[in-house]
Amino acid sequence: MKTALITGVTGQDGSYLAELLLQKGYAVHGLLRRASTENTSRIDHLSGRVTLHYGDVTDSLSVLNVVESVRPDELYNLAAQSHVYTSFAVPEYTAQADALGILRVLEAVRLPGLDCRIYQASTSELFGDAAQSPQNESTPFSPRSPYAIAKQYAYWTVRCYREAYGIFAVNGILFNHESERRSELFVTRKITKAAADFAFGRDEPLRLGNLDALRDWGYAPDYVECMWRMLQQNTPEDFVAATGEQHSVREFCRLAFARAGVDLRWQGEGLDAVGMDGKSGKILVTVDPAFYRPLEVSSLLGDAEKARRLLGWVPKVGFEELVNRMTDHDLSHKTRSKDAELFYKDS
Ligand code: NAP
Ligand code: F7E
Repeated sequence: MKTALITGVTGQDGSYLAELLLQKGYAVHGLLRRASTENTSRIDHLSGRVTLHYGDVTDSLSVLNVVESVRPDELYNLAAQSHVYTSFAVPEYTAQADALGILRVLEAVRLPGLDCRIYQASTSELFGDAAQSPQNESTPFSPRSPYAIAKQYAYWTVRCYREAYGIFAVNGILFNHESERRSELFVTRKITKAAADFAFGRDEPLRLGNLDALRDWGYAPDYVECMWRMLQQNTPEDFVAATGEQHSVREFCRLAFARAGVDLRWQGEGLDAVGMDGKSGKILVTVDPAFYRPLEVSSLLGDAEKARRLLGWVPKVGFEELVNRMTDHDLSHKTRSKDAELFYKDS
């Protein structure tokens, strides 16, 4: 039986990865950070099957202790302050967790001389203001946020340790992937929650930022399969994971609202854009500059040909099915949610 350690096990990807590894017969361990609120809701259904260890990737001693006691065959470093906008508010903490976190993990494996394969959660945000489209493993980086800059340090640290010490460590350069477990602070879940809320009598419009942002959105369970495949190779290499399709925030909204029974019609541009109910003319979506970022990444599109060729990885869930799954999930939970990001911006 192989043993895996997942940092970020309580997050969207960590929860799906834990399920996948359990299915494959792994002994699964996770790093749990202490919070004053309950933070295990995504893995509560795995209780008793995943062994949790308190620790924090900003705390070297805890990382060393947990790695030393678990002695994993595979270590998936998913822990991060993963919200791009928030990284402008907490840039130093973001660097501690997202840049130096993997350094601590690599040293925790290197110092005791463990034989452990390491996956690092790299990101399409590295491409930022990319000069070419679509982006693949050879596209130059042009990061545009403290988050992306921290992840760039992490990316190069993985490559450095791989070449300097022969550690099997890889970067998965993953494009946006979403799910029913996505936090409501990300635009997709914010939209599907709101679309469902309108079906349950929500009155106030949904406030969004840049409606014209273009992303390559996939389904998270497909992407954790890709992570695992990267660690089963004979040689450590970095891979892009993406769908190869690009859609706008507007389009995401239109499909989610349609799934919830609303024919959303767009009018106007920029700050004046509104999304209206095609039947009643009621305004359901507005643009609020509070959700504009100090620097925006306006367009990302991935080319995952290398992953298809060498890993045999092809994402199964397409864009429309992704939107439908997320919206159906929120429609099936017949409670009105608080608008999480609204609270976060207004408070
Ligand atoms: P997520 O839902 O935000 O989960 C992040 C996880 O990291 C949570 O378990 C969180 O714990 C944990 N964490 C945060 N700070 C920590 C710290 N200092 N020490 C220990 N754990 C900490 O993110 P995700 O969407 O699953 O993404 C997983 C990873 O992939 C992240 O590194 C993200 O940056 C990267 N990534 C994500 C995407 C995407 O589209 N989802 C794309 C590319 C790369 P709490 O539950 O306690 O908050
Ligand atoms: O924004 C625009 C926003 O916050 C997507 C993380 O998993 O993927 C994620 O980062 C786009 C941006 O995700 C709102 O300006 C418009 O252009 O859902 P998001 P993200 O920033 O792409 C990458 C690959 C990661 O690595 C990250 O960890 O949507 N947008 N209006 C909005 N975004 C938010 N959050 N809220 C809005 O109201």
